[in-house]
Amino acid sequence: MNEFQGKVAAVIGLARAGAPAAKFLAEKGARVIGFDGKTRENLSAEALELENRGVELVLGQHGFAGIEVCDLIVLSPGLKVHFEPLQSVIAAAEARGAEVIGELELASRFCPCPIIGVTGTKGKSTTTKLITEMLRACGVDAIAAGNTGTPLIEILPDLGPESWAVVEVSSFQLEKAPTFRPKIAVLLSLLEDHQDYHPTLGQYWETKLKIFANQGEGDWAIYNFADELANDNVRRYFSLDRHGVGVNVTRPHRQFFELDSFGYWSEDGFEVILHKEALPLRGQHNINNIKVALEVVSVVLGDAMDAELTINAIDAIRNFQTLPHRLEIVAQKDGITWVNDSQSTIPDAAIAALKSFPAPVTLLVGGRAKIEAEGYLGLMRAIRDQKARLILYGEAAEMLYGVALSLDMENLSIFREKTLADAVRTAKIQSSKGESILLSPACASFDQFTSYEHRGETFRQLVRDI
Ligand code: UMA
Repeated sequence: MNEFQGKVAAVIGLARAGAPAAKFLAEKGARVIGFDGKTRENLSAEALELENRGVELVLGQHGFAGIEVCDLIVLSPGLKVHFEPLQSVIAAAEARGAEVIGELELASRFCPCPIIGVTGTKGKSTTTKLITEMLRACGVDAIAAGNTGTPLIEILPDLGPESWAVVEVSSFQLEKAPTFRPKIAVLLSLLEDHQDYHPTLGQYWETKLKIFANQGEGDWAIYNFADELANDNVRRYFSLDRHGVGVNVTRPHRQFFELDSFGYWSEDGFEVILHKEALPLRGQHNINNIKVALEVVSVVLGDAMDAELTINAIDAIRNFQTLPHRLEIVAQKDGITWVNDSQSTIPDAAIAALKSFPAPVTLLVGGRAKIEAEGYLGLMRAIRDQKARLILYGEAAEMLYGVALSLDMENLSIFREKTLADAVRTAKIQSSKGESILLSPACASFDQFTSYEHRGETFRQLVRDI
């Protein structure tokens, strides 16, 4: 119970991941020092409450005072470990023998059940939710956690030996997770992203592959065959003998998807349960996510996965509620479909969104670009090919307009606006009955909003008011 008795632990960052990690360590007997760059006035009630549990808070411009006495340092996932000042703090701590790990590593060491880890640049949250709901529909005690919002450390008390923790895993969490070993590890996609956190694109992708690093005999590595980079990288990774001896490396097979439908094979042939047109999730990328999720479910259930359980799992897809801000239809007004895909912060996400709705589409793109201008060429080509109307807004509007011009797109309808509100107004004026208006910004939200959720909620409100 008191594994950390006599130890001094630091937790850096006291928000969604760090606050429960500090609470956990204090409960296990450690002396805990919680660091956060926020001042007391800006800290959440949950973080302040830690003081009642004996956690010493070091806030504001703290300069990491007191960290030199800590045996263990637990990092929140969002901390930039490759940049100063943290890089030197970590190096000094490790040099004097302290252990530096992330919240996911800490939590996984105490997880009483097998973990399904789901990573990939795109599709993580939806696939994590799909796996969890399908497993639950099949009678398995599956609980979702991780990057999706609730950290693993917070759900540990709800898990038992028969449970399965379905953990959405970000590359940030894999940075300091030296023994993290999911029983089933999933890689969905590798795309260009997070260049403000990872030093290079290669380092970002390598970090994602660390989800497989500790897997061994009897574990499963599942990848999305449809994503070329995920496919190539996983195969390359496991072809090197030093990795994953005895790991079952697999991809979705055709056992649950045939003739554009989900179902199963019986003696009479393929029994259709759900046609792709009836799916609550749009787009080919989501069909791929469902295929991967079904593969995971079949691995968990093994021989028990009979026709009845397959029907239960596929029924869970039928009843799936789309996650907010991901191709979420927020209104049908005057014959126009309004779609909130605010979670799209990279061009590939906007391309996938564009492909998920029939033309004519009006696409709202803008915000703060996370990658260089050339990175948007593919999106502009997709817009040109689909003859979509394009409304650019926010900080990146001029840069994106330049990319469009470089592809001779002047003949297409391109508008430039300042704010999202202006963009919504123009979209409404330009669109007609039977069309879709899609907010899939392909950029971060931080030029005008505090988060992509804030941007999506603002969009929802603007559409309501129009
Ligand atoms: N802080 C410092 N010093 C710093 C930076 C931050 O003290 O140099 C403090 C901040 O003041 C704040 C806290 O650290 O109080 C924030 O920590 P955090 O950024 O790790 O955020 P959390 O709220 O703990 O949320 C984290 C994940 N955040 C990130 O990875 C950026 C959440 O993923 C995750 O849901 C949550 O843990 C629970 O597991 C969000 C995310 O944006 C959704 N993830 C990225 C993505 O999906 O693209 C990877």
